[in-house]
Formats: sequence, C-alpha cells, structure tokens
Amino acid sequence: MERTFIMIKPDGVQRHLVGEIVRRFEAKGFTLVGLKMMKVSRELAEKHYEVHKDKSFFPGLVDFITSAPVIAMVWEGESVIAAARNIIGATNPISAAPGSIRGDFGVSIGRNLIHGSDAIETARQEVSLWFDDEELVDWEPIRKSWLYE
Ligand code: DAT
Ligand code: MG
Repeated sequence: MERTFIMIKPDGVQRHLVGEIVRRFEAKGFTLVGLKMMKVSRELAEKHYEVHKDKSFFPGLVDFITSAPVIAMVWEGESVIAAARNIIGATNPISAAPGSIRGDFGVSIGRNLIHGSDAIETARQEVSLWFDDEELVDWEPIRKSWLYE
C-alpha cells in the first residue's frame, strides 16, 4: 500500500476547513495512519520546500507556512499519492477543478489550503521528514474488503 504526506496549511486551519478536508480523504476510501497539529519551524518549512528555494515566492511561502498551525497527516491506500493530488486539485485554485479542495475553497495560489506529495520518492521523503516511525499507526480498517476487490 502507498502512503502520502498531506498537510492542511495555515489558511485551511484558520478557515476551519480541517473537518471538511479530512472528511474528503476518509470518504474516498483512504486510511489515516498519522496525524498531528503543529507550528512549523522555519527550518522544517525550508527543508520541506527546498526544491523551490530559488523561486521568488520562496520567502513568502516559508513565512506563510510558519504563520499559524498546520495539520500534518499521512494517508494510506492504493495509488493514494496520485489520487490525493486529484482530490487536492491544481496548484492555482483559480484553475483547479470544481470538486477538488483547491477548486472548491481557494482563490489564490499563495493560499491554496493544502499540500500533497507529488510522487513515490517525494512521498517517502516527506513522510519521514514530518513523522517519526512511532508516530505512524499500522491498523486494519474493517471496510477494506468493501473498498478493494
Ligand atoms: P503544489 O503545492 O501543487 O505541489 P508546487 O510544488 O509547484 O505546487 O509549489 C509549492 C507551493 O508553493 C504551492 O502550493 C504554492 C506555492 N507557489 C507555487 N507557485 C507559486 C507562485 N507562482 N506564486 C506564489 N506561490 C506559489
Ligand atoms: Mg509540490
């Protein structure tokens, strides 16, 4: 089973969209295996967004991510990495499809509510950057045989 790192950003927390966002992943059929609320240090934010460090938006992005608490999560399921990116929607909420989280709740690229890992390798790196092994819970959801053939 794949795992992916999902973070509700400070705007999602401040706009009280935590329940709505978690609901969408649960309802789809994915399994929550890690969750914590935290204020993000600059060091962690800079490491998480390291690939963007030379972009003009990087300082503003780090300021934003460290400005208020986030909800860090790990979700599990078949093809969860790609599916979560679809649930989240395109980076710019203005072009994100209606029905996606960014498409339904956002209007601005710098306030796009949520992060999701974009590939198998980045998911692995991000899960281990944000969570210790003992913070992740292995459990067997009873609905599994009703979700997977
Ligand atoms: P995504 O979060 O969809 O993976 P990304 O990795 O390209 O998008 O960028 C990371 C975050 O950086 C993105 O969620 C919001 C911010 N960002 C990206 N492009 C931006 C831009 N042109 N202006 C302001 N913020 C931007
Ligand atoms: Mg990205």
